[in-house]
Amino acid sequence: MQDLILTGPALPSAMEALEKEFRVHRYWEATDKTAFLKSQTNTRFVASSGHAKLDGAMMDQLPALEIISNFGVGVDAIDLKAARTRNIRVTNTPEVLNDAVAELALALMLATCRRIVDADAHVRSGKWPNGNYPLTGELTGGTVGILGLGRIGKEIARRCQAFKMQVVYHGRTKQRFEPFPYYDNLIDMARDVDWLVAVVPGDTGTIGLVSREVLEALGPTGAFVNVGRGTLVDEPAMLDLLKSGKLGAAGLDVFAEEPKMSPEFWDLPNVVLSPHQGSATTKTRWAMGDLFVRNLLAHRDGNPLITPVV
Ligand code: NAP
Ligand code: 8YV
Repeated sequence: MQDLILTGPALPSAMEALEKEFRVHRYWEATDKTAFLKSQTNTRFVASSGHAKLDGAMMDQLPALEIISNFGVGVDAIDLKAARTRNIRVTNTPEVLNDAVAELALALMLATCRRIVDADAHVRSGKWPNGNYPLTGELTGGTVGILGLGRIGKEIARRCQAFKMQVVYHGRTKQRFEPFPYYDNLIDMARDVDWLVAVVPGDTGTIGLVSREVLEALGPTGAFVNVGRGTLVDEPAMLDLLKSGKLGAAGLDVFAEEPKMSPEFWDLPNVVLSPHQGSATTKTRWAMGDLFVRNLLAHRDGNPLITPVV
């Protein structure tokens, strides 16, 4: 049996599959990480639970490392350049989570627009007999700008169309075969839409992409939904604008330093908060775990990787 380092806890189904095929070493449980890595100089396989940082320094401590299989499509925790220069392959879990993440994006849009969380609190706190909940907006007829019309972005677009919304998008490139109007400038798009939904990767190129200027362009009647990564938005600016009403509302699944965030978010009735659960359904997490393990087995058995990144 081959040795494998698992960086964080895995689902029971993935754990069972890993333990059947590999001698699994639990990195997150090691009290002395340096000693742990020193004991793994012959280890060729790393299974990343998705959030643990895997940088060049760590890769250097594992000279036999050949592959990192990431649980999740976003590989922002892994230094891909460092992996490439060391001939380390990297895989992820794309496609199988598209529907679940798109569903959560729409759930956040609906909850934010119809104030579902705040209205629920209104009922539970016994306020209803004293007066109806204030009127809300609706998705129907609105325009949504998708920042990142990729695999998940396209699923969000389809669902928005089912809600009778107009869809436009921004990315680095115009996609020839997509029917939606393209904006080459994010601020221009933000100015023209009611909803800005972000689903770009959290790599270095996207840090702070949704800047104060973008959020100001979205404005007091606009809403921002983030199911990409917390790092892509200027979080302090967003908080400031939400507090002052210069940004209408937000539905947030991801945060720059999650699970930490400013407690000031908790008091805002125009914000719906979600603990990074875009892909967190039983069905989708099972499929992700399956792909996560199959990539490792493909490499071990000398077969082509199923979903390679590097
Ligand atoms: P994808 O298919 O690669 O799509 C990414 C999109 O982002 C592409 O359309 C790309 O278009 C655009 N993009 C990339 N860099 C950009 C930049 N600098 N400026 C503007 N647009 C940029 O990826 P995906 O599978 O849809 O996943 C997207 C991300 O969603 C993941 O990387 C992850 O961070 C996040 N995610 C979150 C959850 C959750 O639980 N909340 C779950 C899964 C994924 P261009 O190349 O044309 O720019
Ligand atoms: C996961 C995600 O929650 O796939 C991604 O990029 O953000 C989510 O599906 C995470 O990566 C697993 O820990």
